[in-house]
Amino acid sequence: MRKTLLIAPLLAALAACSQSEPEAPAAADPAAQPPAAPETAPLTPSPTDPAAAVEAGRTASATLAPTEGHQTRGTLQFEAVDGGIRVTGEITGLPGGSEHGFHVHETGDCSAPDATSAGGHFNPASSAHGRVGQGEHHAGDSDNITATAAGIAVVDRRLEGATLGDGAATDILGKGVIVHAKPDDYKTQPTGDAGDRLACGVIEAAQ
Ligand SMILES: [Cu+2]
Repeated sequence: MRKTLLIAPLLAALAACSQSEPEAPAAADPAAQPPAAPETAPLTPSPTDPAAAVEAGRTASATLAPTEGHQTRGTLQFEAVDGGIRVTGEITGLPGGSEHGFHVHETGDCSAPDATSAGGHFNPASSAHGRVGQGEHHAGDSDNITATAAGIAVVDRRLEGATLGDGAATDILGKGVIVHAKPDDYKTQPTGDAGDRLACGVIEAAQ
């Protein structure tokens, strides 16, 4: 009998507690959540993973293979530099002393015998075709490359408006690179009248 008498007030007290407790957390929740958000907000930008991923993707390469009926081939390196991308490398199998249009194209697909599968110039900003450093141009536009008498072009060119490995619309990873038969005139829309495609490659993250 004593036990039940003691338990009864306990239960009443528990009931009183359980009634008031739900209100307390409920009232505390809205108050607790705002502080929680500022705590997680700095965490989102600060994880170094995205930055590290960008850093890791800051260099890339492409192997250029000849299209049908041509012998042009080479290797290229891409490096993110201040305000753009530096493209270096060497291309062989060109006519001696010739000048050639050289662009990043929108699709990393060199499967067509004439490499038309690589699509048009990489142009995420829907710009007019032009010349790097001289007003409006495609992100994939580059200055022409020039071959020596032996048909070798040592490439050191610059892209502007393109990025490397950041996953943005301007990212050239996975895009194509084309060496054309003729020089780019930097004027004719949208191709620069650079003619056929001698070689094609795909831009891939450096391992
Ligand atoms: Cu092109």
